[in-house]
Formats: sequence, structure tokens, C-alpha cells
Amino acid sequence: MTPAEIRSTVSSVLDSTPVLDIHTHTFAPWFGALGLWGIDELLTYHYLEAELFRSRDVTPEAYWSLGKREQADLIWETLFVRNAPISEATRGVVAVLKAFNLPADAENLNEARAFFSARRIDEHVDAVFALAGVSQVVMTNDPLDPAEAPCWQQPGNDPRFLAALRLDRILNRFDAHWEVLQAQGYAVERGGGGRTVSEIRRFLSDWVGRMRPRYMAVSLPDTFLFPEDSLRSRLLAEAVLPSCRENGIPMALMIGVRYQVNPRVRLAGDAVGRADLRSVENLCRDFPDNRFLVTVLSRENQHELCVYARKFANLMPFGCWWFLNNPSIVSEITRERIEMLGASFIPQHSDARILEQVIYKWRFSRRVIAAALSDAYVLLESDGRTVTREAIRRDVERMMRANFEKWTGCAAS
Ligand code: RAT
Ligand code: ZN
Repeated sequence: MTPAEIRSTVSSVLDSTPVLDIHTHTFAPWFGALGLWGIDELLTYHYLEAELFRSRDVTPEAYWSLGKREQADLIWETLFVRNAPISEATRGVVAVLKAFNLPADAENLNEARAFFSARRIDEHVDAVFALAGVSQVVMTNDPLDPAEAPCWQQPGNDPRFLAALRLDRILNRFDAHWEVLQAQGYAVERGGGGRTVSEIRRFLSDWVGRMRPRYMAVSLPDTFLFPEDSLRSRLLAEAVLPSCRENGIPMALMIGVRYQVNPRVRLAGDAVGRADLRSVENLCRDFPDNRFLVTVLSRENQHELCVYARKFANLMPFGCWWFLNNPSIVSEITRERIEMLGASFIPQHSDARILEQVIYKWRFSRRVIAAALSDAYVLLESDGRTVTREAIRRDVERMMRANFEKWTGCAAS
């Protein structure tokens, strides 16, 4: 193939391969109001709230006192009318509006609001997934979230949405949650003594039964160390990892958050720090029968993560997370991963919080992944190997879904 043929083949294969989006914060329609969608939610995404405070003289307190529509109006006026929406998160809203043939340059949100309020969520999900080229998404399901837990009493079944058992409250803030567990009948103790470990295992096994999660997951601070003399380390080693092994599912570690450096801006108040990835080395080596999905938030940690993936076949790097999900950085990370790992990684997840975000996040990611992959095949062809559509298809399929399906031990259904 000529370089131009390679580029168009890669783009067409990527466009026609449905993605399995392995980490989002979306919810199936049966979770009701927990599922966020529509223009007001798109505009009040915390990535945009962070940008609002930089471009408008409004205090966070004044902003939080507004209703959702007023907040959305303020963000629209500030970031889209008074300024050109050139940042990644603002450009994303433009792409979503465009995908639905809505004006991206209107003075107000009337037309967009009328459009979304006429949608019925169930069909809307299908339309959104079709526009995004996504077949399934994995949710983030926290059994200790008081808003979410009641939904699981009579779980629905929507094959478009897969579950992931999120353990932040247990592993990072046990102090604040052990009493909730105790009230639910699990004999845990504040300091982790007595039957705490075996009771957490029982809790996990109950929730694995209820949720059928594709993996367990936790986000971790930049200061995360393993092993260390802490309850988190013990619970991870003695409860969570054994439970993952027993259920044949991987553990996802999302490392590098500096939580709430500015609590005034709420969800937008987390930052990033470089982590010590020797913890990943220790985990992968000491628990060879566990599989680890790992994403790291700091750009400085990316190369090390690739090196560790070369050492440990039970380590699967995934995604360009949160502050990394910008074309310049996705390009750099994806190229590095292709060079060091071939197709044995998962290039991206959307992290969508608002349903329609999968449209822009995947369009943007596909574009960058296509360019990185194409360059790799052009080099390969010029070095003497014939590149075929079938070879491209096989690699794309692996990266966009099969690596995850294999890793989670079951073809997703
Ligand atoms: O990207 C985000 O929306 C963050 O706020 C986090 O939710 C992060 O993705 C996480 O899963 O902890
Ligand atoms: Zn997330």
C-alpha cells in the first residue's frame, strides 16, 4: 500500500470497528437520574467549570448557588459566546452539537434545550453510541455511593452498559465508610482488625454477584505505595486481589491524583502528581495470578508504565486519562506505546460523565490514534513488510476491544 492508502485504510478500519469503552462515568437508563445527558449537563461538566473560573469574574461559591440551567447559560456565554471554544473540552461540546445538527454559534441554548428535551433516553443511547462508534461502555459502580446503591436492589439488564466495581471509598477512605459497612451487616472494624479482611471479601463477593463487574477499580493518589504499612495495602493484598483472582477479573489501578488541591471548585479541584511506579512493579511481580489494568495520570510516568508492561505480561496499560486526554498528549503517549508494546495495550477510554461526550471523545481519540498507527504502518512498509488491510484490522480490533475482552476473561455481551 502507498502511504496514502495506508492512512485511508487505517481511518476506515478505525471508523468501522465498534469500540468497547472500558472506563466511563455514564449510567444505563435503569439508574434513572444518575445518568447525565443533554446540553445543560454537557456544559456543566467539571472540565468546563474549571475553565469558567479562569475566564469569568465569578467566585465558585456564586457559581454553586445558581441552578443548573443558569450555570449552563453562564458557561455558554463565557466560553462559547464571549470566547472562541478552542480548548479540548469546549471544542467537544461544539462537536456534539454538530453531530446532532444543532447550531454551535447560537447566542443562547434554546434550540439545543428543545432538541434534548424531546429525546427519549433509551433510543437516545442507541443514537449516541452509533454516532460515537461505540458498542458498549463500562460504568463506574460504587456500592458505597448512597445515590447508587439503592438502584442495585433491583438491577436492570442493559447489555450496552457493563459494570465495574469501584473501590475508592473502601481502599482510600475506609475511616469514613467502615460504619456504613458495619450497618450493612459486615463485621468490619475501624482499624482493620478482627474479621475486617474476611468481611471485606464477603462484601466484594456479594457485590460481584450483584453487579457482575468486568473488573474492580480504584483511583489512587500520586503518593500510592505498595507494599506499605497501611490498611489500604492490606486490604488490597488480602481482600481485593484474592477476590479478583477468585472471580477471574482484573484490578484496575488509576494512579496519580492529587485529591482536592482546591476544594472550592469541587469535582474540578483535583490535580496530578508523578507517582512511584515501583508499586506497580511490586504488584505485578508479587501477584502473578492477578491481571492489572493500569492508567497513570502524570505525563512523566507514561514511559515507565510502558517499560513495566514489557516486563510483566499481567500488566495492561490503558487510556490517556483526564488531563492527558488532549490531542498533543494522546499522540505522544500512543506513539510511545505502539513503539514499545505493538498492539498489546488499550489506547483509550472516554471517561465520559455525560452520555453524549462519548461522541466527541471517541471522534477526537480516533483521529489521533489513526495518525499514530498510520505512521507505524508506513514505517513498516518502507522497511520491507507488506501491510494489508487484514493486518490493520486485526491490530485495531485488538486495541479497541479484544485486549479488554481477553483481559476480563469473557467476550463482552
Ligand atoms: O476524569 C474525570 O472525570 C475525573 O473526575 C475522575 O472521575 C476520574 O476519571 C476517575 O475515574 O476517578
Ligand atoms: Zn474516571
